[in-house]
Amino acid sequence: MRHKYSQPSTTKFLTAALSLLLIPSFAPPGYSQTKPAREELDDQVRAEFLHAWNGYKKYAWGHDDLRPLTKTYHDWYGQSLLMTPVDSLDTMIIMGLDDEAKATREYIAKNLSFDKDIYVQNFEVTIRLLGGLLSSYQLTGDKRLLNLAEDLGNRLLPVFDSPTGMPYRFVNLKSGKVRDAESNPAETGTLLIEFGTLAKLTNRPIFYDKAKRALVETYKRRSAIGLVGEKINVETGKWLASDSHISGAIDSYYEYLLKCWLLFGDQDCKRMWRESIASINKYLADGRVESDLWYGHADMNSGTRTATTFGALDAFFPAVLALSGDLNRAKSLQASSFKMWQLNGIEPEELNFRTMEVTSAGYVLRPEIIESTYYLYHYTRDPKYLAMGKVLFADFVKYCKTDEAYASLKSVVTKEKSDSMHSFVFAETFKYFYLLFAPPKTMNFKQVIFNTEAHPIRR
Ligand code: DMJ
Repeated sequence: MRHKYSQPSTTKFLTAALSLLLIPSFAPPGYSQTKPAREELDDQVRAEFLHAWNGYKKYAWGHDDLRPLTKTYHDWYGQSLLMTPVDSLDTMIIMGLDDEAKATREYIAKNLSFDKDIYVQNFEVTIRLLGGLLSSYQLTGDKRLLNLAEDLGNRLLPVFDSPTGMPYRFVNLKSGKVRDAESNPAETGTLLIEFGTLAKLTNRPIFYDKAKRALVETYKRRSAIGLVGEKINVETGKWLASDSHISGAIDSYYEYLLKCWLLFGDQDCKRMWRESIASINKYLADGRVESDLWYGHADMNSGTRTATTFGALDAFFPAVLALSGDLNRAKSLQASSFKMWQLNGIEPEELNFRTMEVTSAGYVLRPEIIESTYYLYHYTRDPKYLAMGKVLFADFVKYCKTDEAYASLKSVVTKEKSDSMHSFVFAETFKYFYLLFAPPKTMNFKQVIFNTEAHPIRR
């Protein structure tokens, strides 16, 4: 069995629950013809994951991130919060890397402490650390991970104490003091999967209620045509920037409206998602549903097109469309994302889809296009998405691999590397590659919702 699960001390309930998420690898009907090639790819993804992980362990162990070119480390806030280990743990479990997973879990349980006098960014810490701890808790039944998650949740709660209920961006983990009232929908509205799950697992509804209110308060401030802007003051509730799009600063707000309906059966989220997607498709979609579909920028009040740009972050949207049942738009937009990738053999942070000129040339090892390929393959079983994944993976290895890890690119045009390897390469990029090529039953897709950092949460 490739996805052997090393049994920790856990209750019968959790063992049964775990079996819903991870299913031992076996060939489902109709799979045998393609099995060898795909298994080989799977093994390659696992080997590349280990290549990057070993680089992290050798030069940055115990710190947040590896700097892959200088072979030094980087701690986001001066002291480590174990970003990379926590973000990576569930991927190791899913890949069946049992020994690595066990050692990493022990290290986290014994060394991670949130009792630190540092201001942290609520959004990033929630999606990476809270999401990672909760997912790994559900996969292992290790109560120490849930205790860490609850401690973190308690320390983050003061962010919601603004006049509107939308969170401040930063909070001091020790004092509970908050700062930075100028935020955006992604940061005010990408919290409910994690806080809601924490509420369910600890029986403390306060976590659900605070994050839900933040989401609803963001939605309530949509314009008359149903769009949100990209900058908002959480104290006054006033918009500070009216540009609307599905890109960074807004993206996962929409993702969580849909996913929180599906994860929690929350009917408010269902209504908010349905109303939002209608406006997105009316004002942000560009081109025809059948072909050359892109999503651009528009003014949130008038709906007037403000930019015809799309980028690596926007490439998450085919996955969201597919999850919502809109396969036509999902397929069409995925074709556009792949066109963007193929322009330079790897995707840029942003391009102008009318002129096909690159407007922001970096690539920071982002996972979104791979995530969408995985979703589309899951829903269609069309082998073209496996072929697409194969191209993405070959290019990714070719341009981003270093002697001892992986590195971002300064420019997808020149392919010059830069000295960073974000933890999401382990949480998301390698995980989605692996799941794309793995036997379909490796992940019980219907039983989980992935948070925006690809941490699977059990439905
Ligand atoms: C991740 O932290 C998350 O996927 C987030 O939603 C967007 N940015 C990165 C990956 O690109």
